[in-house]
Amino acid sequence: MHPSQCLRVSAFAATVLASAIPQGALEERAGTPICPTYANKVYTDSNNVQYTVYCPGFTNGPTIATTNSATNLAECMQACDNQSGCVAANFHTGVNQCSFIGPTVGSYVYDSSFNYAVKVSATSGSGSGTCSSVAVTFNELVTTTWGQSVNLTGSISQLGNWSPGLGVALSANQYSNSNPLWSATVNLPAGTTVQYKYVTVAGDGTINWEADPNHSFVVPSACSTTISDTWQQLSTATPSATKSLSSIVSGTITASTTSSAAPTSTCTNSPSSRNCWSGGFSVETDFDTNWPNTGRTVSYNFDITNVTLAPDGFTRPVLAINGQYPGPTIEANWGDMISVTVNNKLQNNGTSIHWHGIRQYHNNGQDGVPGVTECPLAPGQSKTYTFQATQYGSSWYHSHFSCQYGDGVVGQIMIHGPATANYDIELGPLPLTDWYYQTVNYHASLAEHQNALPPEADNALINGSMTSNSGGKYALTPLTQGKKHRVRLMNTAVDNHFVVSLDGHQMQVIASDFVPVEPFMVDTLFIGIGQRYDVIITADQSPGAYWFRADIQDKAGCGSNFNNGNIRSVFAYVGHETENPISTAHSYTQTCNDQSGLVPHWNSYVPIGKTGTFTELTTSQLQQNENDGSITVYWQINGSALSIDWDKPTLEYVRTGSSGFPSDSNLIQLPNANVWTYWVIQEVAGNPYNVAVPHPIHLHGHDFYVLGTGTTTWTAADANSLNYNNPTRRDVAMLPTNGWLALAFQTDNPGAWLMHCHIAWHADEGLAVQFLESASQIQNVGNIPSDFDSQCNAWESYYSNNPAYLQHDSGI
Ligand SMILES: *[C@@H]1O[C@H](CO)[C@@H](O)[C@H](O)[C@H]1NC(C)=O
Ligand SMILES: *[C@@H]1O[C@H](CO)[C@@H](O)[C@H](O)[C@H]1NC(C)=O
Ligand SMILES: *[C@@H]1O[C@H](CO)[C@@H](O)[C@H](O)[C@H]1NC(C)=O
Ligand SMILES: *[C@@H]1O[C@H](CO)[C@@H](O)[C@H](O)[C@H]1NC(C)=O
Ligand SMILES: *[C@@H]1O[C@H](CO)[C@@H](O)[C@H](O)[C@H]1NC(C)=O
Ligand SMILES: *[C@@H]1O[C@H](CO)[C@@H](O)[C@H](O)[C@H]1NC(C)=O
Ligand SMILES: *[C@@H]1O[C@H](CO)[C@@H](O)[C@H](O)[C@H]1NC(C)=O
Ligand SMILES: [Cu+2]
Repeated sequence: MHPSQCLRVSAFAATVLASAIPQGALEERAGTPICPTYANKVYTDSNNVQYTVYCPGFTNGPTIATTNSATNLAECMQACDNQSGCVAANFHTGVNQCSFIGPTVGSYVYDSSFNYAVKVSATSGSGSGTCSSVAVTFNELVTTTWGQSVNLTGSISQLGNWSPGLGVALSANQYSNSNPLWSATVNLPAGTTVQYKYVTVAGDGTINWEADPNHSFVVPSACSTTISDTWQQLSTATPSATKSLSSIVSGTITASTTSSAAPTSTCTNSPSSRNCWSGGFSVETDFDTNWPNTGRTVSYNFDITNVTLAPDGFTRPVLAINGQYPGPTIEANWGDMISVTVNNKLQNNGTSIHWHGIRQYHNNGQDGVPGVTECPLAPGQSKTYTFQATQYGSSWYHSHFSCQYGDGVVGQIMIHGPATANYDIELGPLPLTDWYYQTVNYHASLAEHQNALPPEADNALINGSMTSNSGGKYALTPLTQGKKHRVRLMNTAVDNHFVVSLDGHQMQVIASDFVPVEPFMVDTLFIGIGQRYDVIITADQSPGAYWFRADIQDKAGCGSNFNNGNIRSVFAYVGHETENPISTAHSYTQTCNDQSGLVPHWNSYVPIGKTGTFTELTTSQLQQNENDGSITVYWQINGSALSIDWDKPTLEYVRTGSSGFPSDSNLIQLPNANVWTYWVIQEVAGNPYNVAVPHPIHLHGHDFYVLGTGTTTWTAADANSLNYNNPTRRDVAMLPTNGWLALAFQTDNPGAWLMHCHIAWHADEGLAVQFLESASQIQNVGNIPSDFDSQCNAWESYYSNNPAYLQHDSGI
C-alpha cells in the first residue's frame, strides 16, 4: 500500500498504513542516505525479496568482500544474495560502497551515512528444520495524536482472539513525524494462517478499529527455507518474519467489537481534517506520481481586450481579461482538467498564456510560452489550452508574450486539495503586484536602452485595489472571530518584491508555491516575484480592523515604489468593516532573501551531487553600444541573452527533428531521462558596470529543489555543504545579489522548459535558458497540439503584414 491513504488518526477514524517504503523510492534516490527516515521499514526489491532497512553501522563485523557496482541499497542486497556466505550487507551512501558481512555480524555503532539490511540465514538463525514458533514482527506506519497508542489483535490466542485488551500493544520507540512507526514482535505458531487488525486506543480508552478488510498472514513453518530470503532487522537470535500491509487479504468482514465509533476508511476533508482529501488521496500522496483523475473539466473563456481601468483611482490603459483586473480566478479541484479558451481581441499584440507553476506533466505543448511551445496567438485568433491539475494549492497565470502581463493579462489559480494544517474559512487568493501609470510595455522599451535604474513603480495593488492621489480604495478581507482563515498570497509583480504582514497577527505558512510544507508561524513573510504562500490566519485578537502591509524591499535592493510604506489593505473582523485601522506594524529588517524553514511535507531525497555534477550558469548584465550611439541592455546567461523566434518555436525543431538551434535560443539539451540534474546559478560582474541585483529564478515544467544559496562565489567544495535531505521544493527561488543558487531537478518530464528571471525587465532583456528535456520523447508522451500549425500560420500572416509593433526584446 502506498502512503496516499489518509494517515493521520483522528479520535474517531482509525486509518493505518503500511510501513513499506514507497515503490521505487530507494532506486530513484540512489546515493542518498535513507537512514534514519526509512529505518525499520520494509523494502521489496526487484526480486520480490523483502528486507528491513536497518540504520546502525557495523564496526567489527567480518567483511567478506565489497563492491562498488551497487548504486543503491536494493542492488547491494541483491549482490549479497549472489555472494556465498553473505548474511548481511551494508551500503555506504556517500561512496556507493556495498560490503558483504559474514555469519558473525558483529556489533555496531550508529552512523547515518550507512544503510543496512540484514538477512537472517540458516547459519545465523536458530538452524534449519522446522520451528514450532516463529517471531513475527508487525510494523505499522501510523501517525497518532497525543495520548493515542496502537494495539494489534487477531484470530489466534497470541493475538487475543480479536479482543484488543488481550492483544498486543505496539510500541513506537523512535516515533517521529517522518517515521511514525509502531511495531511489536510476537511468537506465533509456525505454519498458522493468521488474520489480524490494528486498533488505535485514544487517551480516554476509546478504541477504533482499522477499516476492513482483515490482514492475513501465513506464519512460516520451516525456519531455514521459508525465512532465508526475508531481510530482517538484526536483533534476535530467532528467525523472524516481517509483514507489511501488502499481505494477502482473504475475505472482508466488519469488526464487531467497536466500543464507540464505527470503523471507517473514509477520511473526509473538513475543517478538522484538512490533511484528508477523497478517494484515498491525501496530503500524504506523492503528487509527482499519483493524483486523482476526477473526470471533471472546469472551463473558462478569456476575452483579452484593450480597455482603460482605474484600480487605484488613476485611469490608464489595461490589457484586461474579461474587462477586469486582475483576471478571473481559475478554480478547480485537484485532479480536474482545466480548459481555458483565450480570445485575443487586442488590435496590436499577440498573446500566449502560461499557467505558472503548473507541471504540465507530459503536456509541454500547453505551457504557453511563445517561441518555445507555440507561436503567439495573433490578434483576432482563439485557442483553447487544456491541462490537468496534478498538484494542488495556489498560483497564477499570465501572458508570456514579452512583458504583457504587467499591463493586465494576469489572474489567479486556486486548486482545492488537502493541506498540512486545519482551517475553517477559505478566503481565496490575495495577489500583490506593482503598478505603473505608463504601460509596462512603454517602460520596458525605455529600460532596454538606458543606463539607469529600472523604472520606479507608481503604486502597488493588493487584490487588485489600492488608494492613490486619484482616489481608489483599500481591499477589504473579512475575518470571523475565533476562526482560522486560509489566504493564498501571490506576488504577480513585474519588478517589486514584498514583505507582507498583518498587524497584531501571525501567519501560519502551509505551502510554498505548489508544495505543502510543515506548518510554521511567521510575523512577516518575504514573497519574491512569482512565488506563492498559503497561510492560515487565526482571528484571535480583539475584534477590530487591522492593516495588512505589503512593503517593497527597496533598502535591500529588490524594487522601488513611489507609494512604498502606504501599500496596505484592511483585514476587518465582522462588524468592524468600516473602521479605519490604527494598528501597529510588526518590525523587521528589509530583505531580498527567501523565507527559510520551508520543509516539504512529502519527504524527498535528492541524491548527493558529487563534485563535477553541478553545471554553472552565470548571470550578468551587458550594456552594448550601438552604431547610432544608443545602448542596449542585455541580461545574459553564460554571456548570451535569450532571444526567441516567435514564428519558429522550439517544439517546431523538435517535431522536425532539427537541432540547428540558434545560439541565442540559450538551449540546454538534457537528453537523458530520469536523471538528476544539478545547477548553480551564479551572479557575476557585468560589462561595463557591475550591476548586482537579486533575481527570482523560475523553472517551468518542474518544481526544483533548493539545495542552498550563497552570497559569494561558488566553489566546488560548496557541493558538500548543501542540503540534500528533504530540501525546500518550489518553482521560484531567489538568487542572492552577487551570490549563487544551487538547484536540482529530475528529468522526468520531456519538453522544452524555460528557466528565467521573473523580473519582467530582465526576462525581456534575455535572462533565460531553455531546457530541452528528453527531446526524443516529447512527441511520444504528449501530442504537439493540433492547433500548433494553424496558430503559427495565423501569426505569420499577421506579423508579415506590417504590424504596429515588432519584437524588440527576448520575446518572453
Ligand atoms: C545476481 O545473480 C543473478 C543471476 O546470476 C544476476 O542476474 C544478477 O545480476 C546478480 N545481481 C547482482 C546485483 O549482482
Ligand atoms: C492494548 O494492549 C495491551 C497489552 O496487551 C493491554 O494491556 C491493553 O489493555 C490494550 N488496550 C486496549 C484498549 O485494549
Ligand atoms: C476478520 O475479523 C473479525 C473480527 O474483527 C473476525 O470475526 C472475522 O472472522 C474475520 N474475518 C474473516 C473473513 O476471517
Ligand atoms: C491599446 O490601445 C491603444 C490606444 O488606442 C493603442 O495605442 C495600443 O496599441 C493598443 N494596444 C494593443 C495591444 O492593442
Ligand atoms: C504590444 O502593445 C503595446 C501597446 O499596447 C506596445 O507598446 C508593444 O510594443 C506591443 N508589443 C508587440 C510585440 O506587439
Ligand atoms: C480578493 O478578491 C476576490 C474577488 O473580490 C475575493 O473573492 C477574495 O476573497 C479576496 N481575497 C481576500 C484574501 O480577501
Ligand atoms: C556556463 O559556463 C560555465 C563556466 O563559466 C561552464 O562551466 C558551464 O558548463 C556553462 N554552461 C553551459 C550550459 O554551457
Ligand atoms: Cu532578474
